Amino acid sequence: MRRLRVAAIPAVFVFLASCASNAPQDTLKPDGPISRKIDHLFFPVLGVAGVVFVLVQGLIVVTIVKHRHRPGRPEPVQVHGNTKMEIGWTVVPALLLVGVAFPTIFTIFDIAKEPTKNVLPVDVYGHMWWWEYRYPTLGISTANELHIPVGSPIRLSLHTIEPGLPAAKGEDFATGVIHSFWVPKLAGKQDVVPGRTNKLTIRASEEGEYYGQCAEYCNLSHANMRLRVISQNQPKFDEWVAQQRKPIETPTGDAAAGFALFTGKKPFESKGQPCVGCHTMQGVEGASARVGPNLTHLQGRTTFAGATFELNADNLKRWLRDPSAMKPMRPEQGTGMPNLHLSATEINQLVAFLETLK
Ligand code: HEC
Ligand SMILES: [Cu+2]
Repeated sequence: MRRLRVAAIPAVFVFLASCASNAPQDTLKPDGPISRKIDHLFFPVLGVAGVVFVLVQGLIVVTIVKHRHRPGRPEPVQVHGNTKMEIGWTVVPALLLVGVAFPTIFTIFDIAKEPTKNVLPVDVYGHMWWWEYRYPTLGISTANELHIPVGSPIRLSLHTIEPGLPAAKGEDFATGVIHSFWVPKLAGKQDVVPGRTNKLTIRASEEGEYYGQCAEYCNLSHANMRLRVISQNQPKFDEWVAQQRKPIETPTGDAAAGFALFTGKKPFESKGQPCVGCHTMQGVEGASARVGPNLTHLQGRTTFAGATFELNADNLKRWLRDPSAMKPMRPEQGTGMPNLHLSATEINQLVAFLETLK
């Protein structure tokens, strides 16, 4: 009994956790037409499964109680093989499964259909351990926080990038590890598989911020590979796009010193490699590397490093002091940002520069 009670405690907590009212990743509260279709399939199927569960378990309990052993009671009649019953419990479940299969298959094809009107294509790249988004029709790229216009279907092409190699190999995304792109309130999960391009349509019916995360274990910092989808009305989205297209403005003061460090014009005291070796900076010649996120409009994001940390000066300083202390990564194996052993002055100048990246 005691063991049972101890075992029940975690079960109670798990149950209570499912009652959270502010759960941002709740599949049962869909916020778009696609996730709603999945929801509309889930509840009837759950209903059918529930009825079957109660019937079967009920029969078992009734049988156990009714035919339990009692002193003096003879063994009950042993039945083996009853053609009518055998046919019954084969045909009824088969019919139930067919009944469930129809709406399931219909929904699968329905949500996989390529949208035709007002489509915005986005290429999604699953890096270890952050998301890169490239908008081929708009000529912009960003990381972790995906901006979308509300109402429009967004057609995502999902690719993976081999750890450490994207800068060297450009568009070669044939190798890498499996991730899974999942924004529970907007769509189902879709695996991001090396060597092929999977498609997923997401669509938000309201303006807002939606949380998601990588849903396929992808090694060390899988849990820190989160993402956000920010759905905006068309004017706000267009404004965001226009901002993303701009090159950086020439910085002054401390920020200018940080800019020089960033581009490698001024070498680090520690001889660390300059930031442009891994990060894109629009408006800086040759700074188009994709090992790390495009930093041109860093301050246009609210989070960084796989949407894990709030974007502010203190956190950025902490990041530059030792990235792996904040988010476990293995830069020596080509995944993640290395510790560049920067001095306090260098860090202050770099963060002053990063703060100008609107
Ligand atoms: C060897 C490659 C490499 C170098 C050099 C490098 N970084 Fe990074 N950086 C990365 C990678 C990879 C990430 C993504 C880490 C993650 O989120 O998993 C990253 C992430 C970042 C982020 C967070 C961006 C976001 O939106 O999530 C900032 C800010 C940043 N780096 C700044 C710098 C600065 C400043 C320098 C130069 C002092 C620098 N990096 C040098 C590889 C590098
Ligand atoms: Cu992943």
